[in-house]
Amino acid sequence: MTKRKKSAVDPAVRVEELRDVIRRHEHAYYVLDQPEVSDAEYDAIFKELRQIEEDRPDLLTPDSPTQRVGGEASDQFAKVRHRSPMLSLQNAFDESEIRGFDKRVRAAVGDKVIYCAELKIDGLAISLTYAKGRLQRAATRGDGTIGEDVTANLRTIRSVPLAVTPAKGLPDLFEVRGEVYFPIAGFEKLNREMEAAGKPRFVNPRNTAAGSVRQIDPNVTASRNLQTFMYTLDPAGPARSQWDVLNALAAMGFRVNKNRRRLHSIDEVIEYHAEWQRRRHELEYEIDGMVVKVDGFAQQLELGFVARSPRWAIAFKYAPEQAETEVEEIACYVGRTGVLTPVAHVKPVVVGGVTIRNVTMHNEAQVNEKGVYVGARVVIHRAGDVIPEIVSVKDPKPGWKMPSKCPVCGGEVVREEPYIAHRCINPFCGAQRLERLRHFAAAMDIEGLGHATLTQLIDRRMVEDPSDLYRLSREQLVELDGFADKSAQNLVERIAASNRPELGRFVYALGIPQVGWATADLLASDFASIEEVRDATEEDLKRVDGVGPNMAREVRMYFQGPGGELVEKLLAVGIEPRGVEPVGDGPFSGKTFVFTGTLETISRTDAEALVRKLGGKAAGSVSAKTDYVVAGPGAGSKLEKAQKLKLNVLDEAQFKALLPK
Ligand code: 0OX
Repeated sequence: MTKRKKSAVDPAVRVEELRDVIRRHEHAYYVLDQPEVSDAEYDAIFKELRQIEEDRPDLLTPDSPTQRVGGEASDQFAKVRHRSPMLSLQNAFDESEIRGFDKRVRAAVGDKVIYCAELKIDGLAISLTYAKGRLQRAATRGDGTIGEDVTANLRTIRSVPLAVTPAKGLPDLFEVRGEVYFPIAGFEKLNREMEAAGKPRFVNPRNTAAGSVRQIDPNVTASRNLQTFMYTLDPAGPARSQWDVLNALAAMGFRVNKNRRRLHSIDEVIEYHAEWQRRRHELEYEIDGMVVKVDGFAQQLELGFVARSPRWAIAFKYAPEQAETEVEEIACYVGRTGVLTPVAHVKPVVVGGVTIRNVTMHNEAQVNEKGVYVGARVVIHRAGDVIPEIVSVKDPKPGWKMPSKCPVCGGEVVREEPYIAHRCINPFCGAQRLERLRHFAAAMDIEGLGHATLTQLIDRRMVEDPSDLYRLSREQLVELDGFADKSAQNLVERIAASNRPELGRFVYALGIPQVGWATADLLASDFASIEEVRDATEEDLKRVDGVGPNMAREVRMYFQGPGGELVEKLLAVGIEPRGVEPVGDGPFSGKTFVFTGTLETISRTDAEALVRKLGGKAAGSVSAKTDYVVAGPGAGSKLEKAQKLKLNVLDEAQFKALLPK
């Protein structure tokens, strides 16, 4: 209290007080990610400080938190010589190379080695020099000896402390090094804004961070919300290891990555590296590997350097997830429903550890939005199990057109509103036939019916549609390339064994346009048999939860057309899809239930399964045919509809009372 009173009359004291509070909040917010006050409270304190500084310019100091934005803009960056060269790292790309590193280390310093493992941030290296606790200069790495003075810009980064209390034992002048990076979420937001403004996207967070640091106008840097992680302290003061340095940096208020570990063997290093390879997508920043450092300074000294690289550290890399290549051709692939999908054939490149030759795009519109054309230089991204995609095109040009004739059968290609896709409308198109058969075999889980076998079967006119598969004999199959007596017999048996599919699987296997696994399952739980699904009107279909008018029309059209015939043929060859509803009698026979809202003692799926087990039907939507609506808390439109139709509405307890004891 006394302090406050005093500060109210003494602005010189108040500004320092406010700066302290703001620094603490900025540290909590930007470094620790643990804000202590609301944004509004922070803004209020900030405003008060700015006001005093405006009234009393004599109290303004360059390390005041208000001085982050809008510092002196320099139109070119002054060159600065680093106090000591900024080191570069040797790389290890696989396990054998990292074991080689460990061997060299132990040969030099003996077997008692502790490694400090840090994530390798894919950013740009920077150096911050502090004099008497104040940020004096910030520089890029440059060539390692000479960098660029980017002080004005780096001052705008909130996790870069403008003033610090030096750790005990540090001299007046010390230097901190680390990485500046562009957080992924911010990068994606920036790209959305670029797109909205009709401007080209930025390629990746790393380049964009570098560009943001080298802006003429520090306000631009400030608007990018860059982040930092620091890892080097020079001189290190009382620290005896890299681990000590990281802790000392964090204690001084620098942002230090918490994903770090001291490890006692190279096996542990390999394991930790693999863990972050799996988990790298959990991070809000990109990493390109792990930096493995011999922890103890005494051992680091013994190991020394080769040229500009320390012998005591190595970058244990991950496969890059982006690479540049060239489009050689844009081909079109015809799917089972006749939809043409553009595929860019590219000069092979390794991305994410896999060689990429083809990159699929969605449709004509997407090719042109990206501006892909034959000869274009493109950047391909592939992460984890994700399908590769073109993320950017150098010198993009729209204007690519889908062919007007099917590249496989020469049939007419049309675009049917409201769909964006182009479709070959020839029902006898060979590509569609092959893809329908492939889809059927995969959905029915019939192994051994791949592209090569199916192509032969089609070419020899042994198979036209999926029902023909069930008529194939061992004698016919041995005729094909790649088959012997045994393998032919096995395939015949596998096909025969697929003849009692669950209804959902069967519906999916038919390959109805727009109907994926989820919709097929919905249809299977709302209708008791394939005949019911086939005969359902558009109105019946629309009543199924999750089936919209477009899908209802597609399903209806499918069964009215060749789909209806295919079902007949499949039933005729002995396929018996198993409906979800039991045929036998039970206490709920002939009754239809709809569950809505949250049930408290049983999940909705279990309740529905129970109804089916007891002979009843569990439907997804309310209609006049519904016998009971079981409504829990949060029930909405279904309950309203039930009340309108004056149906029997039960709560959970009443439903349970109906169950046999
Ligand atoms: C990083 C990173 C880079 C200091 C001594 C050798 C290299 N990109 O995250 N460099 C270093 O260490 C330097 N550590 C890191 N974590």
